[in-house]
Amino acid sequence: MPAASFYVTTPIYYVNDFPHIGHSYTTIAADVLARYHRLRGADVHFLTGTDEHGVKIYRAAQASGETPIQLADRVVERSKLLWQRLEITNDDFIRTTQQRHQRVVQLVFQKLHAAGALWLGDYSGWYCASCEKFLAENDLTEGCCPDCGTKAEMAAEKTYFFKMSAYRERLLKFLDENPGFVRPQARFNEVYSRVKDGLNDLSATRTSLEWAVPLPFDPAHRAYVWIDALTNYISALGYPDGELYRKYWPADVQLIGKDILWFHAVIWPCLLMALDLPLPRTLFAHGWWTNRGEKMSKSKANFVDPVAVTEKYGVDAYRYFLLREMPFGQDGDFSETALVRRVNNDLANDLGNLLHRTLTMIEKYSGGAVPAPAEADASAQALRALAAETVAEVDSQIADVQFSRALEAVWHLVGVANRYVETSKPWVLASAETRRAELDTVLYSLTEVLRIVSLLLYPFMPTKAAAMRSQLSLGPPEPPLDERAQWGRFKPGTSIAKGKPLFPKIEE
Ligand code: ME8
Repeated sequence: MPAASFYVTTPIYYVNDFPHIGHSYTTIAADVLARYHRLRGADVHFLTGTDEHGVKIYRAAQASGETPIQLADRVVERSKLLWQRLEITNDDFIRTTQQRHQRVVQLVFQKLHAAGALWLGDYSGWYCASCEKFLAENDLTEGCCPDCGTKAEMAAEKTYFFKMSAYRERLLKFLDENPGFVRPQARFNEVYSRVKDGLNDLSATRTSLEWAVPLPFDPAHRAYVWIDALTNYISALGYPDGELYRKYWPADVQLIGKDILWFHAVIWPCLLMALDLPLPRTLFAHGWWTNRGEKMSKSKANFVDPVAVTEKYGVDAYRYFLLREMPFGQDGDFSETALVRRVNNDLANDLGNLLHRTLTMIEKYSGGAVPAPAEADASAQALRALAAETVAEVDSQIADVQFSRALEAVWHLVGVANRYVETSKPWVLASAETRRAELDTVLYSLTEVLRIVSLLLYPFMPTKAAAMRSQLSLGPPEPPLDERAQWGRFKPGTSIAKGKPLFPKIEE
């Protein structure tokens, strides 16, 4: 049977500036999903990239005295280095200025035109150049965009409207039939009630801007940047007839921040319906990282820089913190104090301690080789049962895109294993020759917990999990997870390779 496919995407980020913590959050989350599904044995395709057209980029380039493509090239180079640094395993990186993409944008417009989904008219109204979105008069807050606070501009030009209103009923029906399409639930409800209130046609082209994809049938018009951008999810697969497209579309999970929910949960499905294409299976809109309660923004210069944080605390601690600290879907405040607390409590105390004391006891009581277990008593059996439950729980939480809950389940197992050390008292067992079998069972059980934990943590903390495994003399994790995570696969007699503590404490 061919492996199940799994297609996961991030938004494509604007190249007006370097990526910050928010971009890294979505990208790391997508990476965890990609790694996890690969470990399960799925055939994964993981896409990220950059959004390079539009007035926002055009002006940012003007401001820095570059051409738009010079700016884009520079930001793309830095972005790719950041993704490498953060151990992101994307299979492709799409740029909207690439030929392979622009061709598809033109084809999409051609198809919309042929399907009668466009009509030529006049747009007159407000526009936010920072969000690249049209605003109604009553959306404005003192003349500014309600989302980002940028001063709205008046736009009046000829445009091709996309007949989005025509898809309202179909979209509502789709939402009724697919209540898991937009997650979390609160975001679904928000989309549903806004669509219920009515859908307007969308100005889909602009004549006032050079830095955009020209329409094939009317070159005076250029693609509205959001339609250009949304198309990336299929252009990167070689739509309409590419092999990747046939294999991976529709996407399994599209991750976005809640700021771009409308574009993805309404405009994107309507476009796909107009093109007669299947809709993605899940759209997950996560929350915002704030800085002392304020949304991070360029104008406030309160961005957390992922490079600086990872230089100080390490990549895996950063990845772990982002996904553990705030439930996916909610907002939360980023603070170094909270990160240090997580490293010290969860990584150094709980996990680090379990690993280090287990390896130390194997050295001390078993000559550095993991002993074969004897018959399991009630507590060893309970630990084994909990390990199996944890594997199942992580699987179901990841299927639900709930990273913090998956990690909580792993830490519950780690906590129980630490208590098992205390209640089984290996140091007492070691002092009585008659209790050797009990001691062996304890040491073997702890090794198994650590091995299984290293598998489950690998998608979150690839380097630390691999290092844990190498201290247990195990190679990098390999699929299929459900087999590898079964209890009892550790080969007795294996010598461990204890090294330095993997999770040193940080001075607060
Ligand atoms: O919107 N907290 O690009 P963008 C959490 N090009 N996530 C955050 C965040 C924060 N404070 N700030 C940003 C665009 N993000 C378009 C997308 S897709 C077809 C086109 C993340 O560079 C979050 O994922 O403004 C958000 O959706 C994305 O960055 C916006 O990135």
